[in-house]
Amino acid sequence: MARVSLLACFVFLLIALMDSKSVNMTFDYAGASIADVQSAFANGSLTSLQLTQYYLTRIEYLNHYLHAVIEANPDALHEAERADRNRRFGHEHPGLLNGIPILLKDNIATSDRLNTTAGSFALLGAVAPRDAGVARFLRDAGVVILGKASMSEWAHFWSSSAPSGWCARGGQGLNPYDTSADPCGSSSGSAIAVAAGMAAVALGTETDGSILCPASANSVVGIKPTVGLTSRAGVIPISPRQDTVGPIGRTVADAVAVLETIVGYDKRDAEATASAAGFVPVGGYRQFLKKEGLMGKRLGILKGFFQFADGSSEAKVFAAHFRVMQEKGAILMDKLEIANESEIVNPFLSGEETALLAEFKLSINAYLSDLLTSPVRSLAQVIAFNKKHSAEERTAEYGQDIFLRAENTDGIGSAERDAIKRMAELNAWGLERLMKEKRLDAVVAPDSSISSVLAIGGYPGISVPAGYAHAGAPFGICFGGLKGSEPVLIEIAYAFEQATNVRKPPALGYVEGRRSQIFYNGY
Ligand SMILES: *[C@@H]1O[C@H](CO)[C@@H](O)[C@H](O)[C@H]1NC(C)=O
Ligand SMILES: *[C@@H]1O[C@H](CO)[C@@H](O)[C@H](O)[C@H]1NC(C)=O
Ligand SMILES: *[C@@H]1O[C@H](CO)[C@@H](O)[C@H](O)[C@H]1NC(C)=O
Ligand SMILES: CC(=O)N[C@H]1CO[C@H](CO)[C@@H](O)[C@@H]1O
Repeated sequence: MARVSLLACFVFLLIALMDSKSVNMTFDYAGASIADVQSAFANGSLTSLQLTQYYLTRIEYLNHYLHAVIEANPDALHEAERADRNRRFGHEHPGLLNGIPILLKDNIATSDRLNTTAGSFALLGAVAPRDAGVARFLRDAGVVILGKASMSEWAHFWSSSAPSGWCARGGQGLNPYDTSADPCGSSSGSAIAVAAGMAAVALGTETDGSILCPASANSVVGIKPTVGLTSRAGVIPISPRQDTVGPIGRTVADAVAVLETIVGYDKRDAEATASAAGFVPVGGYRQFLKKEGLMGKRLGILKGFFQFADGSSEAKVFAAHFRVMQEKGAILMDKLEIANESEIVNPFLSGEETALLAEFKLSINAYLSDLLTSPVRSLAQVIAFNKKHSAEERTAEYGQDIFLRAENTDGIGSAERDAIKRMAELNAWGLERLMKEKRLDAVVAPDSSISSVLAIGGYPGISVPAGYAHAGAPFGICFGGLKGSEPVLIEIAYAFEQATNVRKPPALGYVEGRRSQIFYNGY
């Protein structure tokens, strides 16, 4: 991989943007929050059309290199014009997202000209019967759907040897901070694109780590909501017990603006969204963006996950963050351990693997049979497709062991019921008991290390940029809690972000005359 240190990011931008007359050259696109963009819309210094053109241009120039986007929406500029028209005529949608360009992970269906394929050629040309529940909520709020973000193919639930961030349709997504570092997945494209300024915000999905890990690895904010808080209808599934849809943004405030828009009851995911609907606070989530949000919070530091060598940059960075949290009034409960921690984080021991395999087969078959048209209608047909197209899908190289094991299952039988029961016990004895006994507001761990703790319980977590390792690869900090604890997690995450202000955009250079090649310029 060529690693050439070149011009600074803004130079690239100026050159890139000269092509486009409809872009306001002086607006601070890279630094503006969604709230800044809305005030620029309101005072007439920026239009949604300009903003959308800016992101489409940025995708055009950067995507050859970063592979974060599979398809740009051919109707994005029309959607932007519509948002601008609605604003001019006072028909504006309430809320912060009117006219904001957003990328959706390629497993979130839209009923438009975009394909929804989980990165696989097997689903190219399939037609979804309708927008996914979350996509409909976003459209109702007046967003511009910018396109589909790349991802680890099939959310990394097909081959255990396929690399994270790779899919047949999108290629290998790259970490914009350090191309040799793992971008992590499976919401790789969503995180890379937001990190590199190719979209204002993006949606990702998580079954176990797929929002928290790429957010951490690409120095952006990811919110993994309580299972059921956001509808999974129209989302290419793994497990109704664990799947959740959540936002990725440059800041906590931007991610929260999206969260607020996508939560709530959806009749097509009725059971889960009805049972979580009571968690949605009156007045939404933005009220919890409090600078003093760490004051009085009891934070459990999970020592088993902070295994860094003394003197490493991670050890120093986290020690400094703990001091800042205390200065801001948090009460740190150090050296805590979740009961049966090593069992919980091992999907082969906890029962997670057993349950997911069977749940996946049931739910992917249901998803595929609900499509209006599709080249594949069942997991068995996807497996056959992969065999037939082993070059494009790289099945000769990576195999498809997870698919084969899933296909071998036969519904929820006694092994699966036992596994699900075991996970319920692990949740009750584990995070539930620890949080109650120590009266915690949140647990704290580095990067996405506690994703399985949160996954098997359906619990929420927020990843916030925490630092950069020696070679420049970012790492995050994760705040997790019990179901419905998003308000308190947002208070903590926002106050932490405001106090530490860790995120810096990746340094991307531009080679004049060779527009398709954007070189990484170390951080
Ligand atoms: C409009 O709002 C933007 C964003 O807040 C600000 O940067 C700009 O200065 C404002 N322009 C005018 C003319 O008020
Ligand atoms: C572009 O944006 C800047 C900063 O927000 C604003 O002052 C200026 O008026 C805008 N220019 C146009 C042509 O809208
Ligand atoms: C969706 O896939 C079809 C191929 O089936 C392709 O022709 C079309 O351009 C794709 N849509 C977009 C927006 O790229
Ligand atoms: C530390 C702890 O609580 N360990 C528990 C792990 O799970 C077993 C049952 O499999 C319990 O007996 C232990 O107490």
